[in-house]
Amino acid sequence: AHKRREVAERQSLVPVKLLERSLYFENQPLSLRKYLLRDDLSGIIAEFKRKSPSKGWINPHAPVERTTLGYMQAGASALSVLTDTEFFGGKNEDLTIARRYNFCPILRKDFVVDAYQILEAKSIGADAVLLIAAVLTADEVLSLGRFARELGLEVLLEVHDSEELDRTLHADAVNLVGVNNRNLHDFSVSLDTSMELAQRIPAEFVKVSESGLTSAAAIEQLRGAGYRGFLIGEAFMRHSRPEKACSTLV
Ligand code: IGP
Repeated sequence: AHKRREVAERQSLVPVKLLERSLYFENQPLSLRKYLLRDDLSGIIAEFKRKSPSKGWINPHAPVERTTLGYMQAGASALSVLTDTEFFGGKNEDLTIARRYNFCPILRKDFVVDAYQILEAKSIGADAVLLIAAVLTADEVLSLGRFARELGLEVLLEVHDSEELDRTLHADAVNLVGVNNRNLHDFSVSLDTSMELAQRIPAEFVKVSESGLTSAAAIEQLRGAGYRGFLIGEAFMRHSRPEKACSTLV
């Protein structure tokens, strides 16, 4: 509800016509899928996240340009940038800065509830958007996902359980499936979530494991279960130099 109000406000300030004038509309987005499937890369999607509802402030000071460029130099395959301000302390400008400093796929991390946000993602230079099954109906996932696909963006569908997966997974709206190891009710994390859902995700979707990943051993275990993407935020961001923490894990 908060997101819908925020989107309505922004849309009255920045109408769709202005978004479509962004230079990024002429760019062909990079394929997150392809980058994750390359076996010369780590599969790590390194996230820029200043704070979170579960942890409060994680790192209010790390600059987005040095951190994201450092992530890529450390060997991350792609970037995830939180643009939600209310809960994560991010902004659209963070993503645009990351875009200017990097040549890699960038996932725009936000609570997408409206097609406007998809246009906005494209206009700020994102290559992929996240759709969260827990907050969307099957029809919304389908229409938002198709719209993103029409703009050339890839879609990562986030699920927590098989009910969400079966309800929302749709081949022409989704490219990648992310299993979030964090329980949204008590914020606890368990890799078992990824391990249990792995076989239920059809092979045509690239599998991404999200949240609570802190070790190379965990990544190896997930790789064995078929995961090709590993979304990591806090384990990096809790260090004053997040990019250095990334280089020790790659
Ligand atoms: C990263 P972690 O535990 O490595 O910081 O998790 C990422 O998975 C997490 O930030 C996340 C998220 C989300 C944030 C997963 N899904 C949806 C905002 C919205």
